[in-house]
Amino acid sequence: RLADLDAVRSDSLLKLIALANADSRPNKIDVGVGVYRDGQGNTPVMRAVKAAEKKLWETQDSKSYLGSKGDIAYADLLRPIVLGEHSGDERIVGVQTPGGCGALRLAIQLIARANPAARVFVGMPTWPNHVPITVGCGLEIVEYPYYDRDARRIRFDEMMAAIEGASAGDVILLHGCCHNPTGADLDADQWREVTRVIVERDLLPLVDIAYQGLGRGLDEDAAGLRGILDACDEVLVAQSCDKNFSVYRDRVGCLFIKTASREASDIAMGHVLQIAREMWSMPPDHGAAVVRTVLQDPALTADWRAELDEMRDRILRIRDKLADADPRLEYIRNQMGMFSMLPLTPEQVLQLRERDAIYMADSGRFNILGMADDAIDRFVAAVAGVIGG
Ligand code: PLP
Ligand code: TYF
Repeated sequence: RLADLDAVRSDSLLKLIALANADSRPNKIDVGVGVYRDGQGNTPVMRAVKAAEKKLWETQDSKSYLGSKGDIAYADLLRPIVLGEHSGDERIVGVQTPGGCGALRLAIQLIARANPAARVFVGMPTWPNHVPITVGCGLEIVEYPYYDRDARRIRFDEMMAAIEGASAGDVILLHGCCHNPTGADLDADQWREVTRVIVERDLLPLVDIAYQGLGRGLDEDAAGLRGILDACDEVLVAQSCDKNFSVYRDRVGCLFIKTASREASDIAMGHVLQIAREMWSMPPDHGAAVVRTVLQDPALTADWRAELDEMRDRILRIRDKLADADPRLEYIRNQMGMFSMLPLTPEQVLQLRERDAIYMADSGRFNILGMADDAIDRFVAAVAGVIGG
């Protein structure tokens, strides 16, 4: 009976959105969920996105089905942005997906079809949805240490030792940039080392790139991924436009598949489309059509890039501000993207929530952009208050 089902544990981050929304204290600071916010605390629609939506409204004359691949021009236009110099490689095929989540689901389900014995190596901590998606596809997870929150550094030697223990065909899930939840990205040498092990041990890299452009820049943020594409015959890329186009709820992503031949990539794509048909049949159109409309128009593309640069500058400015405010926050300065972690116990996180109306994840992860400009000082003071010393 349906009534016999046990309750599930909800996604802690999505639960936090509801908790923060329900708090009516006027000085509330919501540094929970990972969305961009401007200096006034709003998550605006980007200028180029608004203009593209207007254009679409004026010119779109049908909402008839597009087919299981969704918007083909959209996936093609993303190639130079994501794949860079590999854009013309015909062994790489891409398809529109409902967000980065949809791309991850398809990628891991594809792996489960090709090699049900594959284990997926995931660095800890990671984005809370990686593990359930992998387990949901029936694959075994191998967790390895990635980041030491209290020492504020990547546990690179332990990571290397763990992935050296992977067998041919095992999968290594990597964050392309702006690591969620830690903000701690591999440097160029570390990417090279990881790529070397992937090649030596014949592993399958799955690169999740959901924040491209919000770290150092569009090309800089994809450098690790492109090094992997240089070195490996088989690569999966789960991409999201939801952050870098600020279209979160419209669910805009893309899956790229590389194999050693175009023929094999087309066959893999056939499986992906069949898996998608079993779930959503065809991806939702609006967000991808908007991104396509931006990328087909040079003026809109230039404006999108300019606004993305402004967003990135704001992230860097707040990181500097936090680091300047307290020497214990110095490590935040040189991390990447929207997130960093504070070395807080769950009790301290709860104390901040109840006493100070500051909402962050139980892990101590906080969204750098969560607070309006005029709330930064209060945030630092409250955090300093609970850390003590
Ligand atoms: N991967 C990571 C690391 C993320 O933080 C997110 C966040 O939402 C996603 C994937 C999925 O993005 P989307 O909202 O496009 O599904
Ligand atoms: O990590 C975050 O806050 C964002 C948003 O199931 C998010 O990536 C969180 C949970 C989730 C989907 C998106």
